[in-house]
Amino acid sequence: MKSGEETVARARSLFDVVGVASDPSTNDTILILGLVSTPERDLDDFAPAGTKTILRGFARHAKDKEDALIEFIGEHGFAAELVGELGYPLHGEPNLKHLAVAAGVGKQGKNTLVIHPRFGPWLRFMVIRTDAPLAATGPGIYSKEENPYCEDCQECVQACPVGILLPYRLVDADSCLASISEGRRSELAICDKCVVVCPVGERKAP
Ligand code: B12
Ligand code: SF4
Ligand code: SF4
Repeated sequence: MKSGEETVARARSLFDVVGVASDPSTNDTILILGLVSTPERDLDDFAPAGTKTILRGFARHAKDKEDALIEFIGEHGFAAELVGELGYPLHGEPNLKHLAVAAGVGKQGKNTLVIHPRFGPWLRFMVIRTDAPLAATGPGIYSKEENPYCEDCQECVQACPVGILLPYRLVDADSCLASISEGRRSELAICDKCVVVCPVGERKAP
């Protein structure tokens, strides 16, 4: 168990937020790692489709930390691998918002994102699958009833320029101006209005 605690401590020295959960579809132990996206560390920087990786921000600001953690776990005799490119499963599985909430990292907000008490909606997540003996950090509850932040607020719903946000629900993902799906759009139009207006956390609108 000691190596499990050391792994989590090492992860906490590298990332802003660390959680441990079980992937419900595979039962694998998953380390869920969160970094705050800021103007200096812009994880929301996506390259145009067709570029080697569209995850330009993750390649610049997360890769070294991920490599360091995987190396550390390997040195302790356990397997560890990134899930998806740079730990970001672009095709949707596993669902990082569900895992983050299951690991107790935050609550789902009306903008559907995971809201953290200190970092608001600015955490960007990546995941490592491992056989290291890690204790789950949850439970968290993926339920609006349990979310204290959104009770008297509608900012994100009102700010969406294409009107596709209902409380806790994105009704038309194809119309989201933050669409990052390769091939669906030739240009990436980053919007993020439902993030920028959120009053929760330290980082306010730039
Ligand atoms: C595909 C995707 C998108 C698509 C579609 C999003 C969607 N909601 O469907 C598009 C391109 C539109 C998008 C946009 C954005 N995304 Co995005 N996206 C993803 C990705 C790759 C998969 C998500 C997915 O498949 N969703 C499918 C839907 C169906 O799942 P869901 O939204 O969780 O909904 C489930 C539940 O909420 C529930 N549910 C939904 N509605 C309702 C309603 C009721 C009544 C009930 C009971 C249940 C319920 O059922 C659903 C099925 O399980 C994840 C990474 C990952 N692998 O998880 C990042 C991810 C979710 N995105 C992220 C971000 C930051 C964004 C953007 C801000 C853009 C950006 N800067 O990157 C915008 C925000 C838009 C918004 N308000 O959600 C972050 C979220 C971080 C956080 N703090 O929560 C993630 C985790 C990426 C990361 N590496 O950090 N995204
Ligand atoms: S990113 Fe923009 S378009 Fe997409 S849901 Fe948020 S406010 Fe709406
Ligand atoms: S803007 Fe308001 S309603 Fe939307 S997620 Fe943030 S606190 Fe919740």
